[in-house]
Amino acid sequence: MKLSKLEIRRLRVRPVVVPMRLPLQTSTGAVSTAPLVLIDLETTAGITGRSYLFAIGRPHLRPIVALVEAMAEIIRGDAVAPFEIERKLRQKYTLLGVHNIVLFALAGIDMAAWDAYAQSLAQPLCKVLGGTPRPVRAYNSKGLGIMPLKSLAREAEQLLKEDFCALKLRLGRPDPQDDIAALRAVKKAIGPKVTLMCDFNQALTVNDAIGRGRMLDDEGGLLWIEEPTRADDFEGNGRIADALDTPVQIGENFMGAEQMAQALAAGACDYVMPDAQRIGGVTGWMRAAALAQAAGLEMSSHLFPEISCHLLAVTPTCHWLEYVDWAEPVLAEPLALKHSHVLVPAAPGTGIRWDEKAVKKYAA
Ligand code: SMN
Ligand code: MG
Repeated sequence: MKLSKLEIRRLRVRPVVVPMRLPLQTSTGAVSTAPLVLIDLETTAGITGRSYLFAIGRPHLRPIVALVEAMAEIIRGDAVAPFEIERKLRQKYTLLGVHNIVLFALAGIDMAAWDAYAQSLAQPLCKVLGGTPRPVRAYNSKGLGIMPLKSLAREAEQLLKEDFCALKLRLGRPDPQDDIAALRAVKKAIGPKVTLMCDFNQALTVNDAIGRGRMLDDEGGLLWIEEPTRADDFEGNGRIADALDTPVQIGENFMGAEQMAQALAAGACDYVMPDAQRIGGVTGWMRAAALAQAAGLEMSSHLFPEISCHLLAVTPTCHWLEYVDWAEPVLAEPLALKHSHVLVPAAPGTGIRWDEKAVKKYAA
């Protein structure tokens, strides 16, 4: 096949709301369904690249769909060359600002374009990026929200039974002692061998985060403290990281590799965990991975396990993949898991294909 013939014919953009098996209560809001935007990038060669975006809340589906559709008009007929698509769209959107949902739409198109491109080479995405499919270490990030202690301990045991050796606990209850009680209950339920992370979802002030972080330091046994304070307060996060023994993890809200560079320059954190739809898709991820490598910081992923496994497989400072099954109801095939690892699919592209019956059922 001639690569020059791989051109964008049309983008099909479909909103769905899929049920979540384990609703998640974070300190800043509940996630009980997964509103997703499914993108099909159809090419002249007959290959279709696929990706999805996570809208967080159902009301945000429409504006994201509208943005992807507006961008589709701009790139119709263009070559499936992700860097060129990125350059064109970034230029067109400079005045509006390449941030938040504009960036999501751009990232969604980027991921679908990389999927189509890898399929055109008949290789899995990670191979096209220079790597090889291999198991990527993962933690089970479903559940363990802000919930009563009894159900928390039960849920932790149940999540481990899904063949995982690492979990993430959400913290940020109004009373710090209640968080400590939750941590103790989970640690008691899972034992000392299981890796445990915690996530405050930006709930605390810098001073509170230092106070609470010291309490967590004293408890011991946490791999990282995630988003203790406002995600874009890089200086504040840096003060927290300096004050604590437990590493501070941020990155799910980095808006592009440019913002990650600013965070690293400010010494904001010990670990980074970009999110594929906020960092700018595959293209943005690869730039972010180079930044993490240069800074010597371990890099994990946020959500989007189906594409993140390919990306982490080629990330020099690869740390942990965040596993959730939120898109699974509309996927033709679930991700393969084994002993707390995600197995990177060997199929061409990302391996993302829709269960069309389910897509119809959950159409929003
Ligand atoms: C999170 C982010 C977005 C939706 C749900 C949960 C959380 C995580 O911060 O890191 O998983
Ligand atoms: Mg988080």
